Amino acid sequence: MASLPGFSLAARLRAGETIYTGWCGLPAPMVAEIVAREGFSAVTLDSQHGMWDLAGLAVGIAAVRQGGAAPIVRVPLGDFAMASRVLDFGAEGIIAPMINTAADARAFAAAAKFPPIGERSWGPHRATMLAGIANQKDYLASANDNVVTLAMIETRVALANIDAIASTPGIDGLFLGPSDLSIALSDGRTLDPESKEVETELDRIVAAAQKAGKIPGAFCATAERAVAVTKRGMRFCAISSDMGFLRAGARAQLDKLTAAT
Ligand code: 3PY
Ligand code: MG
Repeated sequence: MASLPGFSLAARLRAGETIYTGWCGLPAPMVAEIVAREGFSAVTLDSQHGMWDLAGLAVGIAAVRQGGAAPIVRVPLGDFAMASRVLDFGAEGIIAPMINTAADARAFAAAAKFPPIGERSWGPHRATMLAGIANQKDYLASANDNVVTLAMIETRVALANIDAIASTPGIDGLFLGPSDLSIALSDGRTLDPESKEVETELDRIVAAAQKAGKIPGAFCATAERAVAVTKRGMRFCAISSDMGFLRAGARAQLDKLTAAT
């Protein structure tokens, strides 16, 4: 599979690397760039629960690239049109929430991949500009291999359909949403992203992805959790969030003040 100039995420995953992505919900391109510059290989801009709008994403994607990381966007629920648009803006990966059925997976892949896999519409003018791709035909020739689609598994229905989702052409990986899955598996009784039930399903998600030759991934609250799940086969881990980083930094300084005064 050919790589694409300026695109690193898919090639690194293909090479067997485990990818750790920062996660940004604050709609501030400079914050995303700072997270990138700290050394994450990817930074995900969250427009499902985060506050990014489309105009912000166009600037945020460029800022993440400027910071040396691969930009990924989590699109809002069912918003596959936005998947296509942010790929046009230069995203290297798309995370789509609540992919529950093979039909959901096909609709997601259709928006993100060009024919013959999908029916993504042509228009990556900003993507090629940012990546320095002079001939747009080069983007067409290898975009399908170099934009990464991750289908979120976070409901009971998704678990029931996991093999069909994983084997859908154009779906490159499964991404566990442990908070929603814990709510689903407890029938709304609890929010516990590391519950016994989630832990069991985590191993099933890894196995289903591996069986289909796809990338298994998970959202992780901490680096410690990311290390633990990579030992169980996860190869794409989101870690904490910009708000988490800010709060932890502020808290650490305040704790030092409290201890010294
Ligand atoms: C979940 O844990 O449900 C997520 O969507 C992570 O962002
Ligand atoms: Mg979720």
